[in-house]
Amino acid sequence: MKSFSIAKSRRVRSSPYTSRIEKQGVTSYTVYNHMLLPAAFGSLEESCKHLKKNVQIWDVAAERQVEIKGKDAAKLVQLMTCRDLSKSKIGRCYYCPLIDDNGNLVNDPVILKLAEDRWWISIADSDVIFFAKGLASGNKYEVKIFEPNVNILAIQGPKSFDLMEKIFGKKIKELKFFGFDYFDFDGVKHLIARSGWSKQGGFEVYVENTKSGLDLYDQLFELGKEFDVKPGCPNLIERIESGLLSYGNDFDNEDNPLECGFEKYVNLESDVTFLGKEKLILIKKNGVKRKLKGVQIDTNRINLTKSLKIKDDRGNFFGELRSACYSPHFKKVIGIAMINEPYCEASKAGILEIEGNSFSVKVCDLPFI
Ligand code: THG
Repeated sequence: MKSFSIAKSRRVRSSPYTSRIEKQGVTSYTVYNHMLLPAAFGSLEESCKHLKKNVQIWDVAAERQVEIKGKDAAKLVQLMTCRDLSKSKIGRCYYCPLIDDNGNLVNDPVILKLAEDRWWISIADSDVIFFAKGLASGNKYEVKIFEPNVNILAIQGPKSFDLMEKIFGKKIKELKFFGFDYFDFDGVKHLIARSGWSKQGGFEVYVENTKSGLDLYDQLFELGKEFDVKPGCPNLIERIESGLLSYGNDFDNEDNPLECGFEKYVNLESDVTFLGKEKLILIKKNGVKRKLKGVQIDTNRINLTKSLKIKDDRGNFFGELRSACYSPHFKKVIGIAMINEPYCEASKAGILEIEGNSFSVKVCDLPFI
């Protein structure tokens, strides 16, 4: 396959770590929140295997923060998400679908409660800042909304715990999943959460002090040698196997959270006010007509650049394949697809046509592993 390079510019933003990852062998980028997000360091399969066994350092600065600060901050954050945040605690992260007034998804960020009147929305790839500013302005809320200079470094993989302990001490291992706290590195405090876009365990350092963050980056590689540390990035294979969803790939503003498996974070019985609540109550009452599911496909090669139609054996519309990769674990292609009723049940079979060849598709539950 012919390959092309991304033309960098002010608009396609670099991160403070870009020069480092380029020395370390990044081989492809994607663009996420108008910023470079590394997509591969050589073979995806090799990286996936390494991530499951060791520890990787990821430049995920493209997971930008939208800071909401001021008297009405909590009200605005709650207005944007269908997850009930009324009992949320300072020092915790919350995975929250953001919903528009049609009941459709706008983003699926991790939301950090820094203080009652100060929140970070750690966004996936859509312009949440303009949505937030529009709502604040229309509702005359007293808030400041801006993108702070925060560049996340993720430390992921089973050996991330020992590596982080070497740098930050025993206390870091006491962090609960989706909890955060402040930890000292060379006299600088860093906000660190136990989170990250893999199911292999790990941490995210929300770097505000860039200089200290770069020193930390170098230190992670220096002290990580004994754990076979490698540079990495969100891994397509690992994230599909784990059922971690990607806004813009697996779902977007044409889909609602009840179709996407977000039921756990859709609190329609609570008395909090949020956009699209009435719509979602109606959608729930009528029942959803399609669902995001896993699929196994009888082939061992795929490179999706757009969604592909899946049909049943009589040619009727079955669903739409939205992400896919070859999984060394299943020894076939697996993917995430929006499947229509009545085909949503596990083990229903469909047909996918790629360049004139037909492959059989089997529906399964998410996550795969
Ligand atoms: N970390 C941070 N910001 C982010 C991401 C991240 N912003 C963009 C993107 N990733 C948002 N999407 C997700 C999707 C899944 C998870 C986190 C962010 C996730 N889910 C857990 C799971 O599915 O097991 C648990 C969620 C829960 O139950 O609370 O971690 O990765 N900073």
